[in-house]
Amino acid sequence: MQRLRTTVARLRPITATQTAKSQSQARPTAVGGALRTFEPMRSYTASVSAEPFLNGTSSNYVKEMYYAWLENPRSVHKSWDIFFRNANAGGSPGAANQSPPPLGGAALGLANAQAMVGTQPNVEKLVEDHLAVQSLVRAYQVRGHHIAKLDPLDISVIDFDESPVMLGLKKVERLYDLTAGGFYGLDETDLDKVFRLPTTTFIGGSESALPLREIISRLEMAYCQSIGVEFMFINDLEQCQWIRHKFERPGVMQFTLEEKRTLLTRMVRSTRFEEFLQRKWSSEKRFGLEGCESLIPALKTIIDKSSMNGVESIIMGMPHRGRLNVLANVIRKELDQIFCQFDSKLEAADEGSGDVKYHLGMWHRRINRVTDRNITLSLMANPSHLEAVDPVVQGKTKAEQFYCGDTEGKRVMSILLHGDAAFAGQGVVYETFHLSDLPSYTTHGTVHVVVNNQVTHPATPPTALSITAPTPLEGYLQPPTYHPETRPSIAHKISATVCYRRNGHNEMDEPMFTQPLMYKQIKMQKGVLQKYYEKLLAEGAVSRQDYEEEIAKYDKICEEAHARSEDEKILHIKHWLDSPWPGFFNVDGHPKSMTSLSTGLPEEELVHIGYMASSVPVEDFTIHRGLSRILKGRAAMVGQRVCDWALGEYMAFGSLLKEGTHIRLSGQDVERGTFSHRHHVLHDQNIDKRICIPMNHISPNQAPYTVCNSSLSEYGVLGFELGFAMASPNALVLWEAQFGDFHNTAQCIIDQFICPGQAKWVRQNGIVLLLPHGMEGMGPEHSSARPERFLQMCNEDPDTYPSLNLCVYDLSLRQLYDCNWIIVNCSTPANYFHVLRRQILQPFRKPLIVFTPKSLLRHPEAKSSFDDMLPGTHFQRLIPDSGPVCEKPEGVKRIVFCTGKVYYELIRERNNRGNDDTVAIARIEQLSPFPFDQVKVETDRYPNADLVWCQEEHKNQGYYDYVKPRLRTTVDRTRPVWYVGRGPAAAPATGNKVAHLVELQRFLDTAFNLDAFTEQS
Ligand SMILES: Cc1ncc(C[n+]2csc(CCOP(=O)(O)OP(=O)(O)O)c2C)c(N)n1
Repeated sequence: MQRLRTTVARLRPITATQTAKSQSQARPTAVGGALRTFEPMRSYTASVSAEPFLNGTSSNYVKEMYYAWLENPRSVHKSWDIFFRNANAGGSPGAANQSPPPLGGAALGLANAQAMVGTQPNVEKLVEDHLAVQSLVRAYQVRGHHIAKLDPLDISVIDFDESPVMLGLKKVERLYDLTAGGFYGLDETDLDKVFRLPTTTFIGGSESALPLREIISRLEMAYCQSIGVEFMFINDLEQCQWIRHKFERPGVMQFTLEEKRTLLTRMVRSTRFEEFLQRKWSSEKRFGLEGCESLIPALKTIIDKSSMNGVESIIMGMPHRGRLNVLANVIRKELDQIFCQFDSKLEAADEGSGDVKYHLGMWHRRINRVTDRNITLSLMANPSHLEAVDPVVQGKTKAEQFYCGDTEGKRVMSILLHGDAAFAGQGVVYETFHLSDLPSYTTHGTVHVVVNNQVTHPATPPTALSITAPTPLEGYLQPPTYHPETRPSIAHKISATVCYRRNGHNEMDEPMFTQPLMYKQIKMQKGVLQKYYEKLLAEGAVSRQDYEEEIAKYDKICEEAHARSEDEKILHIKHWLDSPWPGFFNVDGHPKSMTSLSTGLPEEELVHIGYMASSVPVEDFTIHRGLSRILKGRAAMVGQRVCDWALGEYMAFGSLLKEGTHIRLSGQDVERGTFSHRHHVLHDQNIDKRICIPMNHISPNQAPYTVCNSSLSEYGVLGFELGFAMASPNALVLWEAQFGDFHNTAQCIIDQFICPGQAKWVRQNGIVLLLPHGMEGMGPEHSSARPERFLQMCNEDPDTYPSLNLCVYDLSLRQLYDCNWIIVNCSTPANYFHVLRRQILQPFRKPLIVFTPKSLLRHPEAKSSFDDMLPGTHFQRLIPDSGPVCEKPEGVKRIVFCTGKVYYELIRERNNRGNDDTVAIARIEQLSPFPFDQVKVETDRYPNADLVWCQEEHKNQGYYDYVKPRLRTTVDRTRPVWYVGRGPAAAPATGNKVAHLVELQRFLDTAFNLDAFTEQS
């Protein structure tokens, strides 16, 4: 405090070297001719009694004055000039402050300077008054939005006046009303005095001082009309200044005649579109925009400005409200295509089950009329689940930026629209925002438009929102927020449009049940188009004839499109595709061929990638000793022509990169691997933050490899990666859960997008989910990736054996093409290698769910020979028993089918018991699509064997319910299928290690007890 108070007294000339050191604190000046610099060097302290105006809050103001004086001594009041000159000349504290001589009228270039100080100026009062003005300006900037006229209904249910934070502002209101009390000592007698404006405001335009009355009036214009700006929580001064400049400059809200007419035209389209739909389909749900029609001109203005600034592609996500209007009037989807969606008689032409019209997406490239430049607009298809699309939009935006080399987000950007309740309540909004500053996830800024219609479903705000601001994230996340009333505005980060909803939640809903008073008020509201037209008419900006012609023109467009839509015989969902992949499919949207490419690799390539995985490809890079041992181990494996899990993955990634496929692996701790097995990013032990990614040194012309530790989020990050994978079919995008069970916090992305995405939106996606899974005595969590959930959602019929005869193509490929996702649990590194490569080499894209191992990562037997990865080898959907059972299959008493890690428990037990000629063990590596044909080969091979399904998971979990009917279908229900595994349970695993081992031994005993099922059969 004391230091602050004496800041000015301590300002002294310094030498050139000192200047360099203290540049951040000092400013240059031309006082006295030569350029000099001052810094707060003198260490004596002046008491406040010696310079009483230098109290804590005054010091900012004094600094302002001082800097202004440095730049131009005549720009400050004479009293300041004398003070600074004395202080500069070394005058003692207290002596520096001398009464100034009487002022001449023109001395400061301020018309009312005389009035400011009077004939006997009181410097203390003068400083206090200026400080008060500074505080006043700040009060408007900080709190002005609370008294802005945001609610078009004027019934705002949130009582801001009750809020303690409003106390300062109430004073402002009182001052403005010229009532008693004043503001920091200012009162109505000061209204005509002229005050110098602080540098933190732009209300002066070219003037540096204004009468108090004018200051208040301009602040009211900037902050308290129908646009409120909330931004003063931002820590970045430059950003604050940018916003102040945008909103405060005099005349900034004045539009040119052309702009006004464009706004009117856009309002006409927005309003008449809804009216047209209402006339034609009054009983259809469309989640109309009535009450917030200004959203359309607002969005169009954002797009125009973005295009002007070089943006070529905009990716949008939005909820149901006003979606059709956005499609029609922002994205410019053909109107007849929209109207077709209302025709309940039309049959769908495409494969898949489709979706309701207000969920469909769209992709459109067009010329922006304002800028005459090409712009691509896409609206992502989304489910009902509000805000779920946010991370998906961000991921797709990031991918497009990545593929076009847009490292600053100048060419590709995203716009997200939100309902106010969903924006406030859905955690995925936070998860998405939280990605925005992480290097591998940032899209360099998003425009958020919040439609605040003051209701949420049937609920009113007091029951649905526990916050007083519609955009509660802003304080934490630091984006500025604009709260425009229903009128067009340009938003740069979060724009919250406070409006109303003319109808119920949808057009079938009766809002008066729950919001009687609000809806009485709404019924009395004149539409915003009408209001705006009347305003422009009064100004003479448009004539009635212009207006009526504009309306007639748009109505005609709608009618003609409607007539065309009636000629349509069929609905094409593929016309609503939001992410086309030009060149990947043939013109009909089908795969270009239906043949599988070989996934094997030549030996020398395996060796080359293997050595890259074992080395540090940069000079003078010191890695951790433990890691050196791991890399040496890898090199040894390459020498022995074998792979463990990590090396198998390396081979798959390295070869795909070499072939030109971009790979992106994202998730918590993926760079090292949760189980410390991967180590794709090496860290120099001597130089902080120096890293090396050997995978990017495989080959000179390889595609880039992105491996990125994500934030601690599943919903947001999985959504993001799904969006990333949407942008191109030529990338392998993988998301790894830290443990497989954590995927359930991203359940919405799995249930709503990944599983049914193609069926709903004819959109393929090749995302890969790596889900560590296995019962290893680690407790109920960290054990199960819940395979039962994924298997339950497969679209395959368990009761129908796929017909080979009808198949023109390879059965397995056809099955893959027809399924909604592929689910595998590989037991060997080679199979994992093949399935990753197949994901890219197959001629279409499907999501791939991989249950990945934990203990198998280091299991000495879970290794693969290079022989299993050479040309001609491929992914094995089923791995049959190749041991002694093959010699005399008729003598085999039991065939145990299993998947994943339990195979190693089974062979250990079988070896211990020595019955490897009577019990065969077959591994089903691909669970979905189910390898019916290969299972049949096995069941036919062992005609006298019991059929057993063995799993380590509990009976009501794992694979049993999925596999059993399929095994039965395979044998045409002629043989029973027995279960071996843990009994049913509520939790996925026991928390007790002993119980875990007892359970394991118990079911292994059953698996090899050939009498176990005799009594039951
Ligand atoms: C995740 C999720 N929960 C619940 C719903 C059901 N729902 C549909 S609209 C709606 C109200 C949304 O309110 P708001 O975000 O203010 O948008 P508005 O409908 O008022 O435009 C609700 C709760 C949903 N669609 N998604």
